[in-house]
Amino acid sequence: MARILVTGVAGFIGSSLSRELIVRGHKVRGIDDLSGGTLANINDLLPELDFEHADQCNQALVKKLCQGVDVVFHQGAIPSVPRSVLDPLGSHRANVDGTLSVLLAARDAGVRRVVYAGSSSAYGESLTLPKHEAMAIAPISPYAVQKVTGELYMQSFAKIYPLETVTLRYFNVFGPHQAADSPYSGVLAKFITAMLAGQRPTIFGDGSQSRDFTYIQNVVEANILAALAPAHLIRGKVYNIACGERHSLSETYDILGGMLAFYTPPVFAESRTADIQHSLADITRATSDLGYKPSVGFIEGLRRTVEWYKTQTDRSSTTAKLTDAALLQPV
Ligand code: UD2
Repeated sequence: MARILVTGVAGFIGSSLSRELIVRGHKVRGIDDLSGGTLANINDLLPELDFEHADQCNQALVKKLCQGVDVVFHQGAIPSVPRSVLDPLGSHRANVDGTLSVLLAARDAGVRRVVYAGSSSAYGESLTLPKHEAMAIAPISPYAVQKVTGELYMQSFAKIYPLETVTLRYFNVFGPHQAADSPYSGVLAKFITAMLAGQRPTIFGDGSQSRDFTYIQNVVEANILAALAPAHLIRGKVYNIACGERHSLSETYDILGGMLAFYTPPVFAESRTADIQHSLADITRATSDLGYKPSVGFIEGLRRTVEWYKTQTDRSSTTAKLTDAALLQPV
């Protein structure tokens, strides 16, 4: 059993990872400021999860949380390209200052390894497909610059301090627990919840853009593999974590429409600023060094995700009915 700290523990990826770590018998502590994550994501993990409601920029506090910890999974971030375009400084604080704060705290508390949530946005405007880790980075959005800065700090700390760091470049992660209620939510969460509500989803651009959509379980497994891999193989390195196939938004829209019997066309709107046209990963490095293999494919992942959002919709309509019933009680 290892002692673990997960930053961004109440977020989509942090909570999913923590759930699996707890199932595997690890002792998990988590920090989240609940600016993006929600208590609903971690309610089922309490009391096994030792939860601290705090800002990851509070280095002294993070250092306290790091005491006795073997591995930190640093997932805490503001994960949105458009939000970073709108508010670069706010994003920078969470994504860059937050990462440096976590690294310093981990170093000072004698943590062995930090596994960092990087982003496929690092490849930015480069047109070559698939994206390989040896390619030059070409970030476009402030978010991409911030995530790359975090990677560079990981590499620097692995070189100059006795801290093992590793970056996982996630490619468009989706699955249960992904927030769907913000304008910055991931596209699949937005498509599915809109379709379930009988509303037409919006496609920014013409729908030809493609992504290497990656189901959450693959990302959780990759994190655990990265924590277990021998230091000499992974120290200071970067790994693509993806499925290794890409699907256009239009194609994905039609697949989801088929699953949900939703045959109304989308609303088309202007492309987003700093949006990337195509994204596809080469996952050879993660396969050979970490033993990573995506165990849940795109279609199966979509199926599971759709099922989960359906249960959420059922639950909220039941709650709404109960509330209505309560309101209608004679006094
Ligand atoms: C980027 C990263 C991803 C992750 C994420 C932050 C790339 C290729 N990917 O995701 O790895 O770091 O940031 O969580 O850089 N869209 C619509 N309608 C909507 C919402 C989105 O058409 O309602 C489009 C959007 O314009 C984009 C695509 O869907 O072309 C995916 O958007 P996203 O916000 O889900 O993720 P993306 O690619 O910015």
